[in-house]
Formats: sequence, C-alpha cells, structure tokens
Amino acid sequence: MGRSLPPALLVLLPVLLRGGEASPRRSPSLQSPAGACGRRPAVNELATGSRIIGGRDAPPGAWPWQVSLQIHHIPVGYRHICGGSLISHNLVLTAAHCIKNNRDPEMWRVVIGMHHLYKDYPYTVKNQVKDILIHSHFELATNENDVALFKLIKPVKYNAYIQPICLPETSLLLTDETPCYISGWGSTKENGVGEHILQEAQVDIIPLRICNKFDWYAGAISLNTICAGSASGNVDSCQGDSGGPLVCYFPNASRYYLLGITSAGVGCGRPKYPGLYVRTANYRNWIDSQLLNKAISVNIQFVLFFLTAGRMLLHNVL
Ligand code: 4AZ
Repeated sequence: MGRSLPPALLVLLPVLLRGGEASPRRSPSLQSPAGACGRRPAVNELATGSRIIGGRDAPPGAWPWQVSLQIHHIPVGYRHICGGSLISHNLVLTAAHCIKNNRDPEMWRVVIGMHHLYKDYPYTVKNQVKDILIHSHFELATNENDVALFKLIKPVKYNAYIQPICLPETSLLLTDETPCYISGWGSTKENGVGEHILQEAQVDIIPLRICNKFDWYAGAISLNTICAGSASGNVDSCQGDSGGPLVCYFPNASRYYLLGITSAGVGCGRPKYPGLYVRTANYRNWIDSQLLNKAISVNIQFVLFFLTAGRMLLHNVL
C-alpha cells in the first residue's frame, strides 16, 4: 500500500513544483521594450552642449541611472570608487576592475539619485549590496570582459532623479548624428582629483578602424570595445569615471541606451588615445544568464530546503 503525503507537504507541493516566489517563471530579461528606461523626467530637453575631461556640471537629474559605488574606509567613512548604471530596480551594471581590490558586498554601498557627491537630496537613495557578480572571463591585465553586476539588498523606487537606463539589442544602429554622452565624478585631468558635482560630456564614437591605427591603439582594440571621446583628446573619461555609463540618444525610441561601460584607456585626454568602453550589447546574454543562474540556484536551495523539511515531517508523522 502506498503512503499518502502529509497535508503540510501537499500544501507545499504546488509551490515546490512552481519554484517559489524567488523564481521568475518567464525569461529573466530585464526590460520590456515599453518598460520605463532611458528617460529623464527631470530634464526635458535633449542634452546638448559642450564638448569629466572637457565636460561641464550636469544639471540635477540629467543622468538618473548614474550611481556612485562607494567603499567603506575606517575612519573616513564611505568614499567614491567607481560609477555604475542602474538597469533595473535592484541591479547596477559596472566595470569588473572596480572590484579588483574588494569583492566583499558588505564593504560596498550604492548611492543613487545623486548630484553632488557629498550632499544629500530628498530623492537620494543609499543602498547596501547583496551580491557582486563578476564576469568569469574578466582579465585584469587586459581589461577584457570588464563587466560586473551589483545586486542591491532593497529594490529602489524610481523617481524623477532615479531611472534605469535601457540596455541595447545588437541591432541598434549608430549614425554620425547619434548624440552620445559620458558622465561621472572622476578626475578632470590625468592624475588629477575627482569632481564633487557630476560631470557630463558629449563624445564622438570613434570607429575601430581609426582607433586601431598604428599610431593610435595599434590593433589592440577588440569588437567588444567602443572607442569614444575625441581625436584631439579634449573630451575623455578618467580615473573615478570607470564603471559609469556611455549613453546615446535614439530619437525614434525617444530613449537613451547604455552603449558602453567606462573601462580603460591610455592615460586621460591624450590625443589618439580615446577612452575605451565595454560594448554593452555584446554582454546582453551574460547579463541575462547571470539572472537565470541566480534564479536556478535560489530555486535549488528552495527545493532542497523543502525536501529536507518534508523528510523530517514524514519521519515525525510515520
Ligand atoms: C581609470 O583608471 C580610467 N581615459 C578610466 C578611463 C580612462 C582611463 C583610465 C579613459 O579608471
């Protein structure tokens, strides 16, 4: 005669089979095309302007996906280390090299909706970090696959100063007229100090055939990288801007997309050595798979927990 399952386990069975709340039943894709991303509710006009290095103070709310990644130092408190981009309520995309000295999520915090690094605004959110996911093929020596995700402990609510950036599909087509921008609190000159007010600058996207010329980067730049800045070097990102966004505005969608992650470069503001940005579109699969892996591992933990609980229950009942 077969044994019937105890009622507690019967109640839990549908949850077990479905995988629990922690498991998304649909694909883990972050953003629906109609979802809120890439918009700047606090700033109506399209950013224009000056051509970080060669930048200017950004108006408050101009780059609502820009975050500051900070590490706690005793006794000074939190210090800005790198930039990052909010891509959903609880995920920030950044550069893996930002985490090279400290992989412990407890040492970090993410500050979102900020303008001046040392001023608090009513809309600013300071969030602790639950998990840091680094690309498994990240190479510190070459900065290859310089991509990482910070998962926040508490999902952040969007407001006019806190918005996610859209992630590009490979199909996004850039033209010479597509306006692209960088932003960050990094140095305004090589070996300089960081800025307190968020800086912005319009950059040119420089084709790889130019960027790889023998007197530029001499063939060292791969298809996973975007070169951006200016040939003369008067517009560039620098130390402290790393991990932050390179975004472009697509009028057909009326949205900004995260084309790149500030990653590296030879010095800052040097002619023929523009800034190097991780080509985000090439990492869509990695980002989605990270979320899927996490969902599966949470699911397995969930199933194991209830199997153990079920066995204990059976043991006690029979
Ligand atoms: C850095 O050290 C860094 N000029 C960021 C950007 C660039 C160079 C260095 C690009 O974080």
